[in-house]
Amino acid sequence: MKNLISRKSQFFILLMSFSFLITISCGSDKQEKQKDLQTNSKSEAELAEQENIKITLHANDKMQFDKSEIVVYKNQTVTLELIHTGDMPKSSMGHNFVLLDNSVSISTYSKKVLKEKDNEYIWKDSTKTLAYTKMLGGGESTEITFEAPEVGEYDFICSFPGHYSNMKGKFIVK
Ligand SMILES: [Cu+2]
Repeated sequence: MKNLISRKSQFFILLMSFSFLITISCGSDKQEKQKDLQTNSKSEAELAEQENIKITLHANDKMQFDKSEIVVYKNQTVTLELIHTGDMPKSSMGHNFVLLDNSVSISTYSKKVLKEKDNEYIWKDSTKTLAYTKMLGGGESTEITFEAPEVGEYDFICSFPGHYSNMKGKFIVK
């Protein structure tokens, strides 16, 4: 009888610790994923080790991006969120994010897309445009995911007519 009880309690203890372990591991997995997407307060080495990186870029009614430099690391999957914090409509203050290939200059690209209103001012050629978002009006936001291009320095712009002179920056892949 004694033996039976102790076996029962042994089993119970084993069961409890097992379910405890499961809870712990699931929890930390979730935290790990969330941590992966947070770029704030992380060292460069930590950021570089991540498979995914999240970038949030804001644009406003004054024709400004809040970042002039974006840094990602090779082989990363980039999630870029663009938020138009203004309230002007897309027709007069549209903003997008366009990542240019190094084979094309900002001025060449911008001139070319002036005629591409139907394509939201995107040059639909994957050798010129590496990634892009849709055009946003005030209060809107969007998110795109793409693989980081080769190590190097690239230009990003808003391709809405006339915006590139103000709305541009460097997209650096380390
Ligand atoms: Cu713009």
